[in-house]
Amino acid sequence: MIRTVLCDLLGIEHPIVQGGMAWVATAELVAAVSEAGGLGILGGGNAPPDYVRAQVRQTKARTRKPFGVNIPLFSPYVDDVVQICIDEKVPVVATGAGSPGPWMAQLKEAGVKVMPVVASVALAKRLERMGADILVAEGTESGGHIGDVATLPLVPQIVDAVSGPVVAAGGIADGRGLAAALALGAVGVQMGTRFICAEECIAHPNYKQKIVKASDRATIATGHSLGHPVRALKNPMARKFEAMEKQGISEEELVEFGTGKLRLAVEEGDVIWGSVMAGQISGLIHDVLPAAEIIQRMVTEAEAILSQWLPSLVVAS
Ligand code: TUI
Repeated sequence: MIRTVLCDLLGIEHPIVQGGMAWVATAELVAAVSEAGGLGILGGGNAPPDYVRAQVRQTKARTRKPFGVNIPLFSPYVDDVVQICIDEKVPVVATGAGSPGPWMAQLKEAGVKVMPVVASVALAKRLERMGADILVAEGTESGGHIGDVATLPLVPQIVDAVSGPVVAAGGIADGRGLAAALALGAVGVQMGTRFICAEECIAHPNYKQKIVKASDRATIATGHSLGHPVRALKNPMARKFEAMEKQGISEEELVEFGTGKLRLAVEEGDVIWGSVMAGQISGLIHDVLPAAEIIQRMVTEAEAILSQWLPSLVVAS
């Protein structure tokens, strides 16, 4: 067992959080991760409130363990989804792609734990002051919407800048990543890409296989010109988006071209013209496993590193 303050704070057994990926992290995956002793998080994405409510209820029907809902703050439905989380007594709300400041008081008052994803020290400090319970420090290695600092420098800088617990995200998929995150001062890890390749994840088999076959340099970040870079596996869709950006195509046209492409890849398995969002750690993922096995293997590997391999490096001088 590896127990940290994150386990006590969230009421979970292992300090492992599953990233709340839009359209990918549905009740099936979330319940499997939570049942296995991690924290599953539903991906709210920009889905309508009825979809999120239904997903929350399906999750509750599958597990009595704690879980969360992720709300990307560009969603047009943030107000409604926040209210649903409060009404449904969702234990944890994770946010991304912005500052949850305007909703913080409301969530805290209702007893919901707030766990924002941040990509900079400045936002981490600001959100801790506003009352965030846990900060997820997400490096640029991650899939989907990203900041520009890598996990290895970002995590210890955020750990030093705040007094509360920090979870490391981006570029983590096995026990080595968990041990490294703990060494950086994090109290746990959040993983997205590794859990896409969980058996319980509803992502289309084509999506999972594209991750399984990926190499270290298989991803590309596009959308810098929009101010919202997104990392995905290289394919004709990502290449076309990159070319359109270089040509100086208008923001409106780029957004229109990009809209719905994640869902196309996840639900229909179109890994040519869909957006296959995934992190740089894709190259380390070689199989599709049950969520419980992903967690168990990871913990066993991290335990060995922390209790045997690292201590054996320390010699008397
Ligand atoms: O949110 C994410 N990753 C995501 S959301 C998403 S859904 C999507 N669908 C279609 C197209 C594009 C996206 C896919 N991936 N990660 C959390 C995260 N948040 N990463 C970086 C940030 C972030 C960036 C800037 C958080 C705050 C921020 O602050 C700016 C500010 O307001 O200060």
